[in-house]
Amino acid sequence: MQSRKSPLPRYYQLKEIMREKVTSGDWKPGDLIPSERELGEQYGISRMTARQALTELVNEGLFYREQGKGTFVSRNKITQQLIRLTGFTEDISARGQAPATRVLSMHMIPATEDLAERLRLHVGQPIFRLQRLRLADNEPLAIERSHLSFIGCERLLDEDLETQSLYRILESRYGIQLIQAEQELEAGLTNEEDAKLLNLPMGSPALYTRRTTYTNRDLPIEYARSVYCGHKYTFYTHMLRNQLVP
Ligand code: 16G
Repeated sequence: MQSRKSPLPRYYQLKEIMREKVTSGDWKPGDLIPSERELGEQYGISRMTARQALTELVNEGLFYREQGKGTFVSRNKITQQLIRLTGFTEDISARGQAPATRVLSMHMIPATEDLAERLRLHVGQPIFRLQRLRLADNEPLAIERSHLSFIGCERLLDEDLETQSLYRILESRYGIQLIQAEQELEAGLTNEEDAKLLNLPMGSPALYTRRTTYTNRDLPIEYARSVYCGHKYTFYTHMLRNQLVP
């Protein structure tokens, strides 16, 4: 470690050393960081101090942890733009990555009060519910829990949603035009189930989104609740200020 006499706390000094290793390119995105024990031995500090430095850099998003594997340098984040209405497959393909899907479950369910309100239905009306794990280049990025309602939506049960995009199926096979959507974002921590699916320790930072998508007749067609890995995503929007009339 630099100096015992330095007024800076030791965990802070280690943090800056590690940050420098990333900035200089010594440690690259996806690289495994030495363990707490190794850092402790290398810099003559306690494991606790090493852990504190690692935890802070995880919280800052520079590093991320994988359950049972260790701590890694984060990759450049995926930016989901919130300007045009696009789906996961389009977003990931546009980055030159390979999108993939694991269907976790799909079935028809009766609309609960919340879903009925979101999709403008009566409580109890049938809804198609789809849970998918979404991946890019084989890395899990998000879990999407979609709810759809339109006449004949039960036919979606026969679609191959592992290899095909939902938005594409809706538009090309069912002639449903997707026109607009509203989306809410919220910070949170992963619960046990989501953490496991996303390959993260429980309680990792995540972005929770709720999106309602509308058809050309201004009818809600899909209501999706999704959870995105916090360290892999940035959401981007662009705003114009109203011109004040003098
Ligand atoms: C996006 C949507 C999701 C939709 C999916 C379709 C959010 C925030 N966004 O991820 O509602 O089902 O795209 O993607 O949940 P696909 O066309 O690749 O199936």
